[in-house]
Amino acid sequence: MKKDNHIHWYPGHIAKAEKKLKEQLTLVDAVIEVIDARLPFSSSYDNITRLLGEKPRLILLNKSDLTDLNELNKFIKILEDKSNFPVLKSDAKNSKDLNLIVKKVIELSEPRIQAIMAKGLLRRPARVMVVGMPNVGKSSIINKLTKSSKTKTGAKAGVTRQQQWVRISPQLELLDTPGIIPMKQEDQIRAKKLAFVNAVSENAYSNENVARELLLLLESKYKETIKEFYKTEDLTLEGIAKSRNWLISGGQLDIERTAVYVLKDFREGKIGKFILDEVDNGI
Ligand SMILES: Nc1nc2c(ncn2[C@@H]2O[C@H](COP(=O)(O)OP(=O)(O)O)[C@@H](O)[C@H]2O)c(=O)[nH]1
Ligand SMILES: [Mg+2]
Repeated sequence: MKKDNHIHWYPGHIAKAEKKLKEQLTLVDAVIEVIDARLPFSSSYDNITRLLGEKPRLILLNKSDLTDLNELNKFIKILEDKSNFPVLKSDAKNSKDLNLIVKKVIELSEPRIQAIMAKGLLRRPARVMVVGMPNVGKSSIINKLTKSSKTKTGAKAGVTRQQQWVRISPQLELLDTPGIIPMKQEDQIRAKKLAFVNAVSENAYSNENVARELLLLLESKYKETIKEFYKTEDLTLEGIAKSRNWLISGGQLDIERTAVYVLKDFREGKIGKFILDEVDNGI
């Protein structure tokens, strides 16, 4: 575990992930970009157009169940205006938005299908894939989309063997493996926010430092909620350890355990519903 106060990046992994993603992108007509709704700006890639090219994109603000929906609606509007792509909120555990997601990606893929037909080829189903940063809910979204239809259509010519397609509807096929958008945030503030929501490997940071930063941010924005949850006025790891009576042998405060719990409580939405980006601090 890292003890300094930084989130560490591994450039080698990034280059490899970008290369793999670019290969996968050549197979699809459109992408579903999954974003963590608690970080509507910070959990999207800075430079996503460089990565995705002109590929049409449906933006899903997933884990919306962990956010304040009124606040989230403001972000949806901003993201739609800035990207010119449709933006939907999503909760991977709930399938009521399923039909809308399917309808939107089919619509987004239609220009590519039309272009293919203009060359004299037959109409084929739209092919799409799910992309996003680690842990934003890509696999959950794929599961949700494929739950209703388990038909694997098998490997296609020119496609590596492990790429499997699932037929979602007569008009839509989904790549069953997600594209990982590599984490590359030189901006440490943003990197820390991604660590809060578990989008960064735990090897890259110290729980204690990240939990301290999280508490500062939550206190600045949602003070009363945190005070109420931890039953203390002192919203430091020490204050919370005291309030919970988390001690190690010898009677000292168990700061590591407190840090792990604060991160866990936050990530599971136990403390409350939060959004950690600011509408006026756009992308
Ligand atoms: N509360 C909540 N949790 C979710 C949602 N989607 C995914 N998760 C959880 O987030 C974690 C990461 O999800 P996963 O689909 O594996 O993310 P991936 O790494 O992007 O494929 C898992 O524990 C999921 O159960 C959601 O919409 N709401
Ligand atoms: Mg996954």
